[in-house]
Amino acid sequence: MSLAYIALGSNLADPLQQVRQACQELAGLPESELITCSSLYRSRPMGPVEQPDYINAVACIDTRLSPHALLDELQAIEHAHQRVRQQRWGPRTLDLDVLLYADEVLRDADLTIPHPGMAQRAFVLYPLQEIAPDDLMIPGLGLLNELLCHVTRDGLEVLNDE
Ligand code: ROI
Repeated sequence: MSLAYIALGSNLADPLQQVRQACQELAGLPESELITCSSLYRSRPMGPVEQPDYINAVACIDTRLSPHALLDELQAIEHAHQRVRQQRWGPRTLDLDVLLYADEVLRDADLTIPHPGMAQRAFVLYPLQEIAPDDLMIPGLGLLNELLCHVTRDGLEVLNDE
């Protein structure tokens, strides 16, 4: 079994519900066990496009799926949430990204692990810190706690039972 961390994000069509439901769907992944899901966070949209705030979270699963099999499963969940691939940087109904898979480093046409850009994203690093071990090492990037020193929360807000 391998521990994998997955980022969840939504800013369309009832984002809170999208992310809550996606967490439950992660619990139903084949050959996998949901370990935990972080709190939900409200974040300002990153990127050049004017769009609504996001709801973000990070989940941890223990899985026998390969990284690519996991990616396929996550894309199936995205499609079930009627995600339409819109413009780059544009709003989305549900985004599920593999952040980390054990201590693997992987880069091909479909999948890059660790997720590129995660080091700059407060809406990924803070929820990750909430559920990860204190000494989590991100392959090629360094200690999570070290990365957190270089991002600002930028309006990131924890939601309590909304
Ligand atoms: N901005 C925030 N705050 N959260 C996201 O999940 C997110 N996802 C994206 C882009 C458009 C980069 N901006 C985001 O894909």
